Amino acid sequence: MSPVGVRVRTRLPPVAAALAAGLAAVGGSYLAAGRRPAFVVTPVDRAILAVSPDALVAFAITELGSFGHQLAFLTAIVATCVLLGAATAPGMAILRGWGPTGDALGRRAATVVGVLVGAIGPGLVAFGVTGSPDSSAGAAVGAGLAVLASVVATGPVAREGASLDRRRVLGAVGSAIGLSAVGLFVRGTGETSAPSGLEIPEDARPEVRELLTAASDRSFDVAGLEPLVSTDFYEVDINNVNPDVDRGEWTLSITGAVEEEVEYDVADLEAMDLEDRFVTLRCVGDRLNGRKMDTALWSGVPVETLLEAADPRGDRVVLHGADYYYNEFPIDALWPGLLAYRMNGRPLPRAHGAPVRALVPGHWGEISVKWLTEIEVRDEDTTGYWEHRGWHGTGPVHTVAKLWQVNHLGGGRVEVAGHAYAGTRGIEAVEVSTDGGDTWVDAELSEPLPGEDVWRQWRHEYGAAGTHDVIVRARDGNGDLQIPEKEGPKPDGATGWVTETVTRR
Ligand SMILES: Nc1nc2c(c(=O)[nH]1)N[C@H]1C(S)=C(S)[C@@H](COP(=O)(O)O)O[C@H]1N2
Ligand SMILES: [Mo]
Repeated sequence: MSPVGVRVRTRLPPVAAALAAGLAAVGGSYLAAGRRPAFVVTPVDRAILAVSPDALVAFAITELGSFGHQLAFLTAIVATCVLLGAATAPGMAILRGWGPTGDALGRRAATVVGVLVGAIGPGLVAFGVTGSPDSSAGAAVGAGLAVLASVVATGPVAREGASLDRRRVLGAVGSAIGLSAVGLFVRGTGETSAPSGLEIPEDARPEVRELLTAASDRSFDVAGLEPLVSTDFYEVDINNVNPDVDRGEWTLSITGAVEEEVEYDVADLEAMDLEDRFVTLRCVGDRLNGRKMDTALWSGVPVETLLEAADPRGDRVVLHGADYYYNEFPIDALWPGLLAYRMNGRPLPRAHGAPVRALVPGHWGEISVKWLTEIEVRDEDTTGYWEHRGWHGTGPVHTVAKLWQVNHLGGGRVEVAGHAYAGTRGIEAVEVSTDGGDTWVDAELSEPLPGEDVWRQWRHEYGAAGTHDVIVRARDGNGDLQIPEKEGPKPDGATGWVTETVTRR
């Protein structure tokens, strides 16, 4: 007598019960581990990413953006439910196939053994893929509860012809969803976001307090406009779950074409002089008027200090991250960089590369490698992660003026404002046209923050008539105008001038 075929009327219910147990196992693991590498979905997500064609990965990340990430993660969650659900099969088989003719005691024993085996299966699989006892225990408990729930609904095992009826399946599905919901409730949906730029931490160093205060004083008082230090710093990652690097175990090595290979740990960096810098980052995938551009006050050690010790003999570098991300560019761009381990007066958040990330002045964000583990010096060039996928984002940023805020002040007065950034060239002027490009005036600019590589705010107020196009364009520190030709972000970064249609209110 086959455990699945004989007593069950359709094949669907056992599959559904197993899937429910798989979902509960995922929920239990999430409850125990959160959105961390130990979460059982993480390695499955990585594996799916590894076997997916490069073109598909690039499309998902760049064209679909965060939606692509969510879609990919959902796929990984479903795959993990199937995997862990399948792992309950031995337990389910025991529950259905054992003791149909036996007495009450035998059935009770079968129930206990079946539930235990049903729990251990997903627990073992979870341990196999994550190596985390907590996460696996969570998965086992979740699966066990769901299996139990699928039994409880109809009493002991294997009643003739009623092995898995709707109620049992519904019970299991219900408890699985419940457990996953508890996991989400307790753990939250995402990762801890960047600390708010507006709140200056009490225990920040006086220098940091002073700089953050200056940034808030110099920010325009424009309703709805992000201040000079971003309150919500954008995040771009190749993976759905970020690495969780242990500060105590982290090391950074400088390898390859160097006179002397060197290695540093967090304590080494902390013993060096700390430098505070306002730095703006912008992703090459940012749309022309998009929001993947932000500024923070970063504290860390100048790259120079570490590079000098290694005495490089090549003119290219590859920076490697703990997530196996890597990017390649000329070493000259790295020399003036910063290895940051604090952000806005707090330890660098995990989402932004804890414990240590690189910040490469004036270049697209992609070479500012997070969770940095290795600086590899080379004497010939190679391609980095994104170049390999068709992007050209390892060079200096384009000049851009964003139009992020339109405020109607009453009486036909309109205030337009935004941020402008040109990397290390700096922003000299932002010009605004309120008649579709016929005439241009200089916008008001925020007082510059100290730093070589930081944005400025601009604002302009005027009396509006009817419906009209507002266009903005920035001029960099060399006097060069923002590129007028419209192009999308791929492969070189978006160009053109931001235009918004405004109607007098
Ligand atoms: N290790 C690692 N570093 C990385 C990335 C990544 O996925 N992994 N993304 C890069 C990209 S494309 C950008 S735009 C910036 C974004 O930094 P943020 O997430 O702190 O805003 O980090 C860069 N550094
Ligand atoms: Mo990026």
